[in-house]
Amino acid sequence: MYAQMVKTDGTRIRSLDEMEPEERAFQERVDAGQKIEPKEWMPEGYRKTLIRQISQHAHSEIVGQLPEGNWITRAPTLERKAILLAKVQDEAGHGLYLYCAAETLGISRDEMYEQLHSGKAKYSSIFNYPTLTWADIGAIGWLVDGAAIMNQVPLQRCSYGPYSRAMIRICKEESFHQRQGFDILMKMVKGTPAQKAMVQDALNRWWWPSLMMFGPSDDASVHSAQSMAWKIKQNSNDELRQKFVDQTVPQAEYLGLTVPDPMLKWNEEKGGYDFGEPDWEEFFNVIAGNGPCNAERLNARKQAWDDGAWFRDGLTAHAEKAAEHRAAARIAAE
Ligand code: FAQ
Repeated sequence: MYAQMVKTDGTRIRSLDEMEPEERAFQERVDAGQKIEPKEWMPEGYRKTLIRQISQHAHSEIVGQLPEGNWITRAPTLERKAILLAKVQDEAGHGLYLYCAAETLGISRDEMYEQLHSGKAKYSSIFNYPTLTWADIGAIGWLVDGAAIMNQVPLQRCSYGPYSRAMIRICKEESFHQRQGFDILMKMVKGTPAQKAMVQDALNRWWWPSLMMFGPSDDASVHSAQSMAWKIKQNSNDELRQKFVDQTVPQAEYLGLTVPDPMLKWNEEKGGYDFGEPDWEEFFNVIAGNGPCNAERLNARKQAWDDGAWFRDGLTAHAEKAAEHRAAARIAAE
């Protein structure tokens, strides 16, 4: 159904027959599963949607370094410290691939940062919650990276080449991240009663925000229909949320934990779990900038940008000088 329809404004979707020839040819290529590459013609809306999603994804990766970075100096052993350092560094790498993918669409890195710092661009709601204990670091790996993988594996098949290719490497690394989180929790649940209680407390606090990572429910998702028609998204927000719950509940049981949802129940008929509604008021409040850590996260990013000004200035001065030397050498050679 989606393959035949393209949205034209907030509500209406156009069929192939209603499209101009160029746009129709584009849609047919997408429908046939061909990848779209940077220099090729694309509808302006497709370009804008990709810039929005990829840049917000990139921002999520680098803002996502902050809650875990908070624990690098307090990791309980040298080994855990080295692992966490590597993970947090991976997130910077993910941001880098994604900013590069977005740049191929004609937006500069500086513009994207400006949109993040001014609050115009969003980043994932999940990173506006605090990491209070070491168990939170396990919960982030298990649940947050777990949700990220569930969302990103289908993005490997995204119609835009650079984004889909970036996702392949990112997913491989996320898989290591998820297992390291689960490993932290496995150790802790086999520890003292206090350690096990700490893990349950972390699950209680991270469960609902993790479900919110998949975005609003399908009936409130403004971009899904068009993004699915363009094969940017392969699945709806609710489909992926359901898959995540189905995958994660048995893992919680294996850890001996209770998922904090009284509505959670296996539904034999649908072959999946029924579960409660996330608190959507809280979700919209967090993405509007009013979550527990929004101000802290954004201030940390702005501070990093300001602190790096001398370095950017140095690089620019060096590039200008090098260009002058090259020009002088060219003139001398003529
Ligand atoms: N948080 O119409 P839809 C990670 C916004 S990476 C904030 O459904 P769409 C790795 C949405 O932007 C996590 N805002 O939108 C890691 C839109 O607002 P806009 C990030 C959200 O785009 C792990 C409005 O609501 N992953 O975790 C959220 O079709 C550990 C309406 O929503 C990605 O970005 C949210 N949760 O679907 C790093 C994956 N949900 O833009 C460090 C790529 C929705 O009109 C440590 N992105 N909004 O102002 C996607 O798959 C999609 O963009 C969705 C949203 C599914 C997030």
